[in-house]
Amino acid sequence: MDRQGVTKSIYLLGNTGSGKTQLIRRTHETLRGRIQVKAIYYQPNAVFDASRLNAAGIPAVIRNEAFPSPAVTEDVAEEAGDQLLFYEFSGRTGYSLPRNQEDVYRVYLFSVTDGDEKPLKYPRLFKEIELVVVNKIDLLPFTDFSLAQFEKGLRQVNPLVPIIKLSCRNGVGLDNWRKWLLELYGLDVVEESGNLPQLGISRL
Ligand SMILES: Nc1nc2c(ncn2[C@@H]2O[C@H](COP(=O)(O)OP(=O)(O)O)[C@@H](O)[C@H]2O)c(=O)[nH]1
Ligand SMILES: [Mg+2]
Repeated sequence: MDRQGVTKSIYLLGNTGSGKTQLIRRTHETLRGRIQVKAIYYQPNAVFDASRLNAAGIPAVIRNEAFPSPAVTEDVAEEAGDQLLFYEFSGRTGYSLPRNQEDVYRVYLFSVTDGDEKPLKYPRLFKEIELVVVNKIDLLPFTDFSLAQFEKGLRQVNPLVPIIKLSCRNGVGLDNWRKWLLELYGLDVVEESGNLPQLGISRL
């Protein structure tokens, strides 16, 4: 079945070191070419992240202008297949992120090493987002992070936002993230027969 390529963007928010770049790598692996993953950065020091991603076969570019810029629309170049653009934002971002844009999803990536009280401490961060991902669950046995406490706090500031718990290290929970992404494109988790993955990496 022929289908027009669809482009979606994810603003990946979260503390430095919470695992955003690692999640982009894992996303590329887990989608196995069904959707082309690309990354766009707006900080000069993102050269480290961009080269890690390039080494993993993921096109990544650094933009010199301030975000948001007109380049955002340029990124949505005509492509035959589906594509997913990641914009990584670190820290308690001072960026004013555009809101409620079609095909743009704000995902807050949280690490269990960040502390389970953070939704109550920084409620604004957890309010205007479409998904919370709790990463590094492989480290739970080594921390005093309580998933129950975290969820309780999160529900006070954002009663409805979905939560996906995963580990970019050991891969637990990545299937739920993959499912969430595929659903954005109206794709089934099980690939239809006869669709060879597009493994070619296209120009960003
Ligand atoms: N144990 C563990 N380490 C992780 C996980 N995800 C990422 N990391 C590590 O955390 C560090 C920071 O990850 P990075 O992707 O650079 O974070 P970013 O600053 O948010 O982009 C790296 O050393 C990653 O290998 C995870 O699920 N478990
Ligand atoms: Mg990074």
